[in-house]
Amino acid sequence: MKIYFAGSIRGGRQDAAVYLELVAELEKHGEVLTEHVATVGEEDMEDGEIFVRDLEWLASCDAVVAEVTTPSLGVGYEIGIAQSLSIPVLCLYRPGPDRRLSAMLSGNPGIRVVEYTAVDELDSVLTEWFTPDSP
Ligand code: 6K6
Repeated sequence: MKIYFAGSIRGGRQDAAVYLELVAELEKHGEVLTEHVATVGEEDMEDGEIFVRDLEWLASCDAVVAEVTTPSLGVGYEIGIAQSLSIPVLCLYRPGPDRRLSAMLSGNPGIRVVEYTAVDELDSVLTEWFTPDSP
C-alpha cells in the first residue's frame, strides 16, 4: 500500500507535530511516500521540482490521507487531483471554535472526512479504511 500523506507546508506549520504522529501511524499500514511533509524545515529543491515529484508520487499512490485542519492551497489541490484520478481520499480534521472545514471537503460525497481530537483515537478508523474495498 503506497500512501500519499498531505499536510500544510506553506499554509502554516502549526500542526507539524500532529503530522509526525500521523505518519508514524500510517507507516503501520503501508509505505508513506511523503514523510517530508511532517519534518521540520524546507528541502533544498526548486518549486518546479517539488511540483513534478509530488504529482508523480500522487499519481502512483494507492490512497491519500490528508490532514486538513490547517487550510492549505497545496493540500486542496492534491485532494482535487486525487479525486480526478479516482484515488481514495481520507481527510482528517480537528474541529475548533474558530474554524470551519471547507464545504468542498465536508460536502463532498466522494471523500471520507473523519473528525478527531488526538491521533491515538484514529487506530480503528485507519484499520477499517485501509482494509481492502473499505474506502
Ligand atoms: C519539504 C519539507 C518542508 O518543505 C519542503 C519543501 N516543499 C515541499 N516539499 C514537498 N511537498 C510540498 C512542498 N510544498 C508543498 N508540497 C505539497 O503540497 C505537499 O505534498 C503538501 O501536502 C502540500 C502542502 O501545500 P502548501 O500550499 O501548504 O505548501
